[in-house]
Amino acid sequence: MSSECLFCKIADGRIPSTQVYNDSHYYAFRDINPAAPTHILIIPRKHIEKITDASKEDAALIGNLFLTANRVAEQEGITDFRYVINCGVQAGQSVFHIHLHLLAGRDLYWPPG
Ligand code: DGP
Repeated sequence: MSSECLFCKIADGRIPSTQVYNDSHYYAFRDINPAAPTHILIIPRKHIEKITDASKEDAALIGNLFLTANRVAEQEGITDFRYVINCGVQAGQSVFHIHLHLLAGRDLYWPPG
């Protein structure tokens, strides 16, 4: 946990959010600025700044991040969706705590902008 990290604060309830899923390792909540009708962020509680900072010891944590997201999608009744992880400022990462975007509810185009 990082005491100054926005998403650590959201995960432990110091900053309010609209919770979608919660367990001892992961937290999922609705994006404050949705880019699609369904836009959920799934985060590990462990503070890792970006996906390339994950180490071998985080392999299960990262794998289970996707399985947790699958569970969230199922819970939301979503079968067609996109997962996005932005890594680094040029790729659009603005919060430096790993998060998986779950986007759904509209046509999603390729390539993304
Ligand atoms: P990224 O650009 O990949 O780092 O995505 C960060 C996302 O986090 C962005 O879509 C907006 C969302 N976000 C930023 N601050 C907050 C907040 O305080 N609450 C919620 N629910 N979402 C936030």
